[in-house]
Formats: sequence, structure tokens, C-alpha cells
Amino acid sequence: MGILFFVVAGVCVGAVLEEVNKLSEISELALDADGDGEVTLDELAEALDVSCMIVDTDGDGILSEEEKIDALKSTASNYNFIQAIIAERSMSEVDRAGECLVARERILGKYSLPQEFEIDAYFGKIFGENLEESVELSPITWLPLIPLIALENSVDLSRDVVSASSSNAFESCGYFFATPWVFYPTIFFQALSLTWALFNFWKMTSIKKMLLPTLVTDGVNGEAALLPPRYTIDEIRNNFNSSPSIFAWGEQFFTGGGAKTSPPRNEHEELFGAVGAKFEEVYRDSMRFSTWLCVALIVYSTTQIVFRDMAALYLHSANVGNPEGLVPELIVWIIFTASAVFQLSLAPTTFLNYCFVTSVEEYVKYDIVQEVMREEELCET
Ligand SMILES: [Ca+2]
Ligand SMILES: [Ca+2]
Repeated sequence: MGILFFVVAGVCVGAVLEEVNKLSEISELALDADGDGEVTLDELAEALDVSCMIVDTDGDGILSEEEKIDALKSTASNYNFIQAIIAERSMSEVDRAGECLVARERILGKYSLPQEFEIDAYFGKIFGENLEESVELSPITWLPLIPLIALENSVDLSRDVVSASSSNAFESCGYFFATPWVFYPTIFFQALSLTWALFNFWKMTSIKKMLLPTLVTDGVNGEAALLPPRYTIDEIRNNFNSSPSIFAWGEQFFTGGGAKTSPPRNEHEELFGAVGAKFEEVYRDSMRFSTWLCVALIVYSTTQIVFRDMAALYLHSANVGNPEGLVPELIVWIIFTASAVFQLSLAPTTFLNYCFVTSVEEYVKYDIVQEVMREEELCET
């Protein structure tokens, strides 16, 4: 069980690293049309196929702040929870690299950095630091799992079955499904895990969308224009809520008051909703727990139930404890496993977006910017 655990965890970390590598390759190859090593806004707009709209409404050749704000308001998406998740999940790697590059424009402008500044190196360092902390396994990670494991082990215990590999292990088959006080709590845990993983994914995505500048092609002169991030506009920011209904209660409960005790210190933090200024640490833990919960659910469901039931079915074993429950049990636990695998497949994107929302705009890590500058010899020190 332990080995499988680290295999699944390793695959998850590997997926993140692969994504990061892809992002930097794409920005170098696919987006730089004339190959001069720099991706201009026009090249970016061309490659990303951004929407063309009339920004310069009075046609004077200058994009005023009002014109930009009006244009932004008209591009607002009204996706619901599920639509937003599907849209983010089906986003191409090129679009994702494009997001890093438009964010780069903002960082460059804010700190007056040279054009040679490599945003890949900056995000790469941010990813690395966060990844190191996320894969750290502390004993406390296991706390939420203890009741579930105890519950399911009770099926084995009551039949003197030591483990799924014991000679009498089939005697428990069918009873995980047929024992209501084991089955219903399991459904509860599975639903909790799914909701949690989806919420983490959605929250990072929607905050990211607010922090990203919007790239459009102006319909009047055909040039690419970068509209400011949505959160900078009061009206849009005030209508935004990343803690809908019960999630606000949950966030406040688990953060000891959330925004009430740690109110947002700037417009960027207002986007974090009920969790307030504690977002960075709280959501790093939230992602970590949620991911380990998924990994544990996969490992536990497969080794304890799915593999055992399959073996019982395949061998036509005569020792199956509850033959009527065997097939439904196998089907239900395969669905549970599939659900957990799906949740785990969301984790790399959730993680990348977490890194993004905690390293742009008000959250730019200036020490890392300087580190990159030094390494690229863009500054004296
Ligand atoms: Ca170029
Ligand atoms: Ca104008």
C-alpha cells in the first residue's frame, strides 16, 4: 500500500513539472512568430486568437482609461461553477503560456524591468518553492482519514480478517456495500473529497481570471491592446465572490474567522473572499490535504476493495461473505476510484493557478524577481 501511495504521489508531482516545462517551451517556440526571442503583444494576440473589439470607441487613436474599462465590462463572462471548471480544464497549453506572458507585461511595467526579463524563470522558481512545501507529508495530513479507515477496517475486523491479502479476505466481500453504517459514511467522504477538489480548482481559476489583464485586438487600428485586470475596476471587483454560500462558512470556520480576523489589506486580497488575508497559507494547506485525501482514497479503495472483489469474482470463490453484494460493491468502488482519479487530475492545474494568484499583482515576490535578474545578469549586484 505504501509503495502504491508514493507512485500515485510521484505521478502527480511529475504532471506539474511537465506542465511547467511545456509552458516555457511554448512561449519560446509557438508564440514568437518572427523568432527574435521576444514575444510582443501583437505576436501574442495573433497566436492566441484573441477577440477583436472596438476599444477606441471615439476613434481618436488613443485608448483612454474609460474606453478600456467599458471594453472590459463588455467582455465579462457569466460562467457558472461547472462551466468555469470545464472551460479551465479544456484550456490549451498555448493559452496557458499566454496567460503567463500577459501577466509578465504587468510585472515588467510595475517594476520597470528590462524587456529581457524571463517570466518563465520567475514562475519556475515560484512553482519549485510551493511544490516543495506541498509534497511534504506531515502526520497531521492523515487525521481526516482515520475515521474512514477505521470504519472500513471494522468490516474486516468483525470477520477476523487481518488484511485484504489474508487467506480468508473474501469473507468481507460484499459487506462494505451491504453494511449501511459503512456504506453511507463512505459516500459522504467521497462527496466531501469531490466537492473540496472542485472548489479548490474553481476558486483558483476564478481569482486568476480577475487578476489577468485582458488582451484584445482593437477593431479600429488592428493593434493589440492590453486591458487592465478586472479586479482593478471597483464595480467588477465588488460583484465578485470567491466564497459562495456554504463555502464562506467553511472558510471562516477553518481559518478562525477568516476575513473577519484577517481583513483584506488591498484590492488583490479582496478577491480571496471569506478567507481574507490568510489565503496564501490556508489554501496551500487546503490543496495539500485535498490532494493527499484523493491519493489515499485511490490507494485505499483499490487495494482494500476493488482488487479483492475482482479476485473473488475471477476465482469464482466459494468463500465470498455476501455474494449478492459483491458485484454492486465492485461497481460502486470502481466509481469511487474513478472519481478520485478525476479529482487528482485537477490537482496540477489547481496548483499552477494557486502559484499564479499568489505571485502576480500585489503578490509579486520581489526577492525572486531580483534573484532572476541576478542570474540573468540583468542588474549590477
Ligand atoms: Ca518576436
Ligand atoms: Ca479613444
